[in-house]
Amino acid sequence: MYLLIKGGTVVTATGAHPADVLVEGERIAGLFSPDSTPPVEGAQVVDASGKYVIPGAVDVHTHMQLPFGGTSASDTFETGTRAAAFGGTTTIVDFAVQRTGERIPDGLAAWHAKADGNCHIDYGFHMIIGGVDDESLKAMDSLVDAEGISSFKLFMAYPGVFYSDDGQILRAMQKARDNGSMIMMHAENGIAIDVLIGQALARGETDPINHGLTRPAELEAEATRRAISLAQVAGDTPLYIVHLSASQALEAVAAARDTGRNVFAETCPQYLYLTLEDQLGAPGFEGAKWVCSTPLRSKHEPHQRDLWRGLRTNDLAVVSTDHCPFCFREQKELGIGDFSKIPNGIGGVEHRVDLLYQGVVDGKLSLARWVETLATTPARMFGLYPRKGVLAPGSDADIVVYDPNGRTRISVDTHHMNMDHSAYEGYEIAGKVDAVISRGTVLVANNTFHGHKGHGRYLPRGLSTYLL
Ligand code: DUC
Ligand code: ZN
Ligand code: ZN
Repeated sequence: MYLLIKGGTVVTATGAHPADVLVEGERIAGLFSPDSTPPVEGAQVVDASGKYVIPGAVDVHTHMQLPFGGTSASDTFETGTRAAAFGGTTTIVDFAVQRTGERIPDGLAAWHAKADGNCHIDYGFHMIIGGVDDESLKAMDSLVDAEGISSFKLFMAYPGVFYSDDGQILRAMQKARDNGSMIMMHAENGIAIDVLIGQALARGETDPINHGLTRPAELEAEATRRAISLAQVAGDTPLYIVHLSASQALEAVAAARDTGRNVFAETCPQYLYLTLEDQLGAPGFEGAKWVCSTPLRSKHEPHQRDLWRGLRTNDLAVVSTDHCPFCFREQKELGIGDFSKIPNGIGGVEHRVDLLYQGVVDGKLSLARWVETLATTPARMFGLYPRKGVLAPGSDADIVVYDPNGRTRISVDTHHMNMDHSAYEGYEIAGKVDAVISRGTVLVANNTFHGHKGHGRYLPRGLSTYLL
């Protein structure tokens, strides 16, 4: 069974050139300059004239069905992976969770049970470690060796929920150094933040904007610096800072990278476009829609300018979504009268490719970096390359046809995520996902979904191939 994507411009992490892409079964068979494409009898043809052909995007930070903040993230693996596919994402790496007091194998089994048979696109797992102790440290080895999980998220925030103290972090980093895995860090000083939250509530400051005001940039930067130091003490353990939002934290990552350290970071579209004042500070309780951690930053400081620069210089290597959707009604509303009870999270798995393409249109990012930060680097960073993240013979045929002349209007009325609002309501993007192919199967064409749940397979991952 052949599929030929014809007449398009292939964009890779190194540039753009006209090429036809031939798919045989689930894999890419070859790329051909347009005048040398061999005739293939009976091939299904996808017309990509005037369009970009890019590797399916890889979102390495999602939280489907995460129990959090007294409720659960509203996208299931089924709804969330369908929405992802609509937006050009063909692989996710979700966070399986060991809750404090739970055993890692039990947490992992629970995550497999949620995802198995329900996904529309391929998926892997990182593991959140909610309790670093002798048993969980041992389990890290077996996850790397036997389960295809080569990255572990720790939290310097959320005391009493996922929080690890510095000693626990150091021990987990030492283990990761020994077994070759990556430590992913939620870098915010949660102990200090909890003091600020208590003081704000005592003053009667309960509106959503206080979520951001009690999580100052300096407490993200301090935790980022501390994580970098601990990783150094552990023996240059590979460290990946998740959802980086503040200039000061980026400065710390850049300084570490300048000395040759294996320190990496991602940011997310919400930090590139949305702000503390305009969204979190919306009138009444409206701002709850944008409560996430790390928080949106002030538009009066140069965070967004610096994040775009970081994407260009590779101090920010990846754009992921931290997709963690909660409905406004009944979920975000848990925090009426107390901002600290608003479930933390923004849904965006459907919009990352479009939102970042807007950066290309605006001259903030090159086409090649668009593909690199959305697909190629995430696949390399988390042990999925070259199966994912690249259009090359032998790679999985995960392919997106992107129409630079199309337009996308983001709205709750048209999105496919299981949310009753959109964080980007009314945004108009120059560019549009035209067709989405996963392992040779057309999932999306002409705005119509042709996939089925269960198509998506679990991806055991190898070690990172991105280390210095
Ligand atoms: N941040 C969020 O906004 N939601 C889920 C967990 C996290 O770290
Ligand atoms: Zn986090
Ligand atoms: Zn997250």
